[in-house]
Amino acid sequence: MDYYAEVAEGLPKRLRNFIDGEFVESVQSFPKFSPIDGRELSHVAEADAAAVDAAVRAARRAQQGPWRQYTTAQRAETLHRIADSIQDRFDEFVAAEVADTGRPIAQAKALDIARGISNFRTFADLVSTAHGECFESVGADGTQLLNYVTRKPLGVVGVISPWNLPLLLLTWKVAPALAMGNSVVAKPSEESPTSATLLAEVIRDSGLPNGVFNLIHGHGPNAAGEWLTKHPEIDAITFTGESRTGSTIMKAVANGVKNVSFELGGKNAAIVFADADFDAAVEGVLRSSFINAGQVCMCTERVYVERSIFERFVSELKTRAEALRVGSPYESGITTGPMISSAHRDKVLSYFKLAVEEGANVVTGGNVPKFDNACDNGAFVQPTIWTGLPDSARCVNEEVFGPVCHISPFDAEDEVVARVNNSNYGLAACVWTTHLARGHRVAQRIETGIVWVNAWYARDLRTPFGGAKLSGFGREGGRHSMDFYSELTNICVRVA
Ligand code: NAD
Ligand code: 6OD
Repeated sequence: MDYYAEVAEGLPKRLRNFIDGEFVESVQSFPKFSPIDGRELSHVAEADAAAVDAAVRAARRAQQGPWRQYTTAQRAETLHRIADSIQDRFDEFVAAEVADTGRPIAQAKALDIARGISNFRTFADLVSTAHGECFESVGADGTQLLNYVTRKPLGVVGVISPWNLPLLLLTWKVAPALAMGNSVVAKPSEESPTSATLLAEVIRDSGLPNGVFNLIHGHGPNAAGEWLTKHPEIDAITFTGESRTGSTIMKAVANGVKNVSFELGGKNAAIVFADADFDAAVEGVLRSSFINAGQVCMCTERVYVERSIFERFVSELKTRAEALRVGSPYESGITTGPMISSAHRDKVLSYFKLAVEEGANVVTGGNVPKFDNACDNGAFVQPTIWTGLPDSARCVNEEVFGPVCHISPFDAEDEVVARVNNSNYGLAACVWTTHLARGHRVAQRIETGIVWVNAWYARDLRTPFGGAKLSGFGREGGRHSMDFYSELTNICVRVA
């Protein structure tokens, strides 16, 4: 048996809520199924309204307890301790992420869990080295004034996260929220509950005061997620997930005028100019379209290739996509795992069908792979490439969130920029070119929160991350996270 499959056997099979420093039972629970082979992995607490209320109230009480007295240095030390403990239990976290989602083991190690650790370290370092703002001025009557700005925690922050990069995206929000002195009620996706439960264990063991971090499991609509957003004692909601869910949450928090930060969906484009380093561009698009089986919000689903290299690019990407190995992450050499669930696989397959109805040429894929083993009960689809669709096609405009891209030729820079920007989404884009000025020029004209030139998903955690249009609201990362997770007060003192 694979080592990580064996580690997964030892993970908790009954996943409970973590409220006020203790794991607590729930009345209802739901099964979590493996996307690799469909078997039941665990039973997960379904937090009811009373559990959500208990978690929020514990978080509120914690704001008045010893956590309030922590200096920034003490908070930073606590965050580093949490990072150390994730590192100590690295293999369990990897096993949890692989079992819940089916992602390749190498990816879980290099991206997911490594980033979970660096999220805590980054915000620990940022908060302990942050400096404030101070302004001296003279009033109209000649008085001398000193203005200085203080940061206070917001209070209780609700963190709602998705299944596609479970620990990475949960800790991306929990770490800065704690760094700024807030208490947290976190609700991970019902599809990826295990690494969040391990995180609660680590936090319990880190010495964080009871109630500062609480975890509630459960579903979204008319369940734990919705009740959290509607709870009157929540001060802010930070959410990553679908644009439609973001819109629902925005309405839910409107009555209380709560602050929100949203990282939402995308229909991201890559532009490949004829002057690009051809091999790097093909490899970059392969990775950006098919990593995590296309289930990363920044994945490329629209590829625009300059006409003179279009046929060659399509043919080379096809060859490399067909060389991807789809299957169980516990087999060696696997590059591509399943969709998160059979429901999501069915959604992706419905787009495969729609693309054909809309007139796509299916260059490769478009089906369910056949394994003749337990993976036939899993949620796999083939890496898929389409060409030939008009820009108006639904498959070129709607987020599929699977291992699929559409490739289209273009003739001119202005034309391709207009086509890329003609989207309701605005999360991320890539430009592949060796022409320095063109790289800058095109990147600056694209209407997305992030543009990579000759790269994809290269992250510096101090930079602003977020999207425009339907892709989000606000920015997180570095000082942008510090701004979101704190309340600024300007204190103006007459000094003479
Ligand atoms: P989702 O919106 O279905 O669910 C996300 C979370 O919200 C889950 O925890 C879910 O239980 C909860 N939820 C659902 N309905 C809710 C409601 N009415 N009230 C409160 N909570 C609710 O998204 P998903 O399917 O888990 O994730 C995939 C989507 O997330 C894709 O659209 C993807 O692009 C997007 N995403 C965006 C980013 C980004 O940084 N922009 C990152 C990751 C994923
Ligand atoms: O890397 C990050 O900080 C981040 N927020 C990634 C989002 C990925 C979406 O799937």
